[in-house]
Formats: sequence, structure tokens, C-alpha cells
Amino acid sequence: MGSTKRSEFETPLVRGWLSNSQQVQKKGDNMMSKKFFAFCLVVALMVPMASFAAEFTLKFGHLANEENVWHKAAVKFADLVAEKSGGRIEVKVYPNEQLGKEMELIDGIRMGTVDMTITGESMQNWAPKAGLMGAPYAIRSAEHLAKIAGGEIGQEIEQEIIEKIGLRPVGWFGRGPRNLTSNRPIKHPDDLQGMILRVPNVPLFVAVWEALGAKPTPMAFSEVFTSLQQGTIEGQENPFALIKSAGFYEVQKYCNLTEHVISWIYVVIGEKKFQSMPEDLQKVILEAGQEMQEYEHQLFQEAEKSLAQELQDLGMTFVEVDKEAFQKKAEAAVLKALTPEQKDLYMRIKAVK
Ligand code: 2Q2
Repeated sequence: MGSTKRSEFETPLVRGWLSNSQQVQKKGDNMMSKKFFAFCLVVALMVPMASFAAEFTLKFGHLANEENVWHKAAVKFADLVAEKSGGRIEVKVYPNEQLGKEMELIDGIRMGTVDMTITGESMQNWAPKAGLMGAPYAIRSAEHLAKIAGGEIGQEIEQEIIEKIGLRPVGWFGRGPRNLTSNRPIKHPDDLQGMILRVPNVPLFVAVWEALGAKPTPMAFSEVFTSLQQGTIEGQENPFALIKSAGFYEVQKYCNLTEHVISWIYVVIGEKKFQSMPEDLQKVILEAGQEMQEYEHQLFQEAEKSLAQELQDLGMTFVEVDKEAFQKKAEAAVLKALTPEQKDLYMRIKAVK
């Protein structure tokens, strides 16, 4: 490297210091002394940091933005963990898929480059039972959802997620119904006619929307807004909360009330990372997860009260759909797509009163 290239440490102050110290040195020593100075600076900066460093630093990435209750709950988790562990665990939260897309984060946790994320039915790609978290028209209401996610079936799914993916759920968040947004009203499956529709990477969603007559395209969440804006996709489907926080109302006129999926989502930590922690810190993670879940449930319920009105105030037109027609076609497609083991679980979900 030529001696003309300035070191990043050469602020005016440093340059003054360097030129003074260089006066007493031979010309050939200049590069060496600059490098040595930079080295000393780095060491000096690192020493105090090292003495305060946490024993475990957990990188927690997710797809929602700072406005979304998921993010607020994630930040709450980080605070709770810091407090309960007396600073021995630090959780760094990265919103907006900054740390990677949902699928990349799952891979990252498996490889050990990421530690935590928020994920749900996309885990179907590794754990078949997780696909049932988002089976269209299986869960009927928030009450039904709480019985499934918080009951035996939820535990069974959590167990499979730990065993097959190596992700350990530390809390779950209930979600509002998923609705289809578009730039033309969709009242009946017949109105879809080849509509290019973004879906998350969930094989069951692809199968169902194909059967309904659309052209479903799996895509990461962070790409949806721009793709809608540019018209490479015509619609997407999500609960009110993400439609609002991601600003989809700016690029979609209609919110068609299909309410096709009522699901929940998990906050997960890599099982290997979790098992590498001493027992007292594992307890901290699980306790903080539980408190985060309660905190999120409150925030969620509060937000849900006004989201429909807010989206309409922001310019979206709500469309009542022929839900029976959607449900009939979707259910037939679900039954066709499921393996016998998945079908058993689907039936058990539906049978819970
Ligand atoms: O549309 C999305 O990307 C989100 O609603 C979620 O990521 C979706 O529900 C699934 O990918 C969850 O695993």
C-alpha cells in the first residue's frame, strides 16, 4: 500500500500528533510508527470495552419495523434479559430484515451466525407440523387460537421445531387474521384470475392460492413494498398490523376481508446457543420470554382495536368477500396438500372447541 493512503485514524488531531512525533524519526520509520500508533489506539479502545463485555451476546433479527409491536416486544425482551442477568447476556435487536430475510435468519441460527428471530409457518420447510400454524380457515377466532398455541397442540409443534430445526420457542404472539390487499376489489376467488400475489415462503400458502386461481410467488417480506410499487406483484396478504407498519396502504387500494389465516408466531433462539448457556442464564431467557409474551399480548390487543379504522383513514377501501367461496376452495386445497401426519394435526386443530 502506498504511503499516500491515509489511515482512517488520521483525523486533524491525530495528523498533528503524528507530524510532531515524526519530526524526531527518520523518514523510513513513518509508516511503521503510524501503524504502531493505530494499533495502540485500537488496543486502548478495546480494553475498557472488554471489561464490560457480556458473557453472551445474542443477535436477534426480525422482519418487522420499529413501529410494529413485534419489535417493541423484542426490545422489551432485550431489556428484561439484561436486567435479569445483571448484564451477563446482551441482546442486540435488528428490525427490518437488516440481519437477513426470514429464511436466511433461520439458516443463520442453524449455522450459528445469528441467535434469535421471529418466525412461524415458514418453518414448514423444515418441520411439517409448523405448516399447520398457518392452515387457511383452520383456526376460527382469537379464543380458538389461544387454546391451540397455548395448549397441547402448540407444545407438540414446539417440540418438533426444537427437534427438526434446532430452534427453541421462548414465547408466542397471536396475530390478527390475514387479509388480501390489491389494487382492484376481490370479492370472490373468480376475481383472482391469475393475479400475481406475493406469499411468504410457505408451501401450503402456495398450494392454496394456486387452487384459488392466483399466481402465488414466494418472496421475502422486505421486498414486498417495492415490488408492489413497481407492479411486479399485484397483491399480498398479511394481518392488519403488518399492512399498517410496512406502509402497504401507500401502494394498495383495497383490503379484501378474506380472513383466510389466523395464526401465531414464535420468538425463537438457537437450541445450540441455548444449551451452551449455564442453567441460571437459560432460566433468564425463558422467564424473559414469558414476560415478553405477556407484554406483547397487551400491546397487540390494544393496537387491534384501532387498526381497521386507521387503515381506512389512510385511504384503504375495505371489501366484504364471499368468505364461503374462499373457504370451500381453500379447504379442498389444504386437504389435498397435507401428508397423512399433517392431516391428523389439522383435524385435531379444527376439533378443538
Ligand atoms: O408475510 C410475512 O412475511 C409475515 O407475515 C410472516 O413472515 C409469515 O407469516 C411467515 O413467513 C411466518 O413464518
